[in-house]
Amino acid sequence: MTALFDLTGKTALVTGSSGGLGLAMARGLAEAGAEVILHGRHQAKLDQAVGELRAAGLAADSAAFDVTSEASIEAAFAAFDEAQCHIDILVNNAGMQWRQPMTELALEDWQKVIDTNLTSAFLMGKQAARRMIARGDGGKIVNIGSLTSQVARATVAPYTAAKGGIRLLTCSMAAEWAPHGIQANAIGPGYMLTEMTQPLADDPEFDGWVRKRSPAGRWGTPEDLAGTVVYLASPASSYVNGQIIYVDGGMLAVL
Ligand code: GCO
Repeated sequence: MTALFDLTGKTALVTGSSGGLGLAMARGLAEAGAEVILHGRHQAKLDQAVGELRAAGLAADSAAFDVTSEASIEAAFAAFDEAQCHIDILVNNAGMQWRQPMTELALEDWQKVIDTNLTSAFLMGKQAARRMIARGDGGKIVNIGSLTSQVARATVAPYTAAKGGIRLLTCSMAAEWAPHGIQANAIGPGYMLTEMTQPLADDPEFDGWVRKRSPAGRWGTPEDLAGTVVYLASPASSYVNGQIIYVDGGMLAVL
């Protein structure tokens, strides 16, 4: 590994990382040298994921809290402060899906998706950036968007609105925090095989559409994100700010 991509001595917090894309990204960051803090809501699931990473010789710990609650986030950061744990790299990955036509969609369900996928990134970024700014040695924020940061698909309006929001929230973070040596960028994963997309992959018609529609001819795997998250968390991207990189097998590039 070259020094450009070396994360030795850095601490990375990845929200929503007891499984799926979050855990694969955390593993990638840990393999690049970072100490990772896995995050989720269920301690038992987190313990298992931490165990997996440690068994592979990687430095991992965990924190359970609710990213939709500002009080819960504040308490988590207060505990990091107490333990003298400085977050150098924040990956805002926690998210959820809710598929329903808009004419049927309840405000409550819209709000839950917006809170989980978009407001959480603002609240987490706020706490992380305050501390990065106070310490004065910069930092990295990677927000997880989607193909729906750019284009829509019927039945997932709140997710699409939240992921579109992630794209410009990332620009706002860059605008306000770049002067402090913080780079905020986003990743837009394409159709990746995870628990969240399993219902889509199980539908032969949708599965066929993804394979035909993607120049790569396949679904992505969580591991496909590792290289991009390491790049955006490392000195290799020190003059890259406010960008979104789509990791989608070429899907957005073609009609
Ligand atoms: C779904 C959505 C999402 C996005 C994905 C691709 O129904 O779950 O379509 O999976 O399309 O984030 O970027």
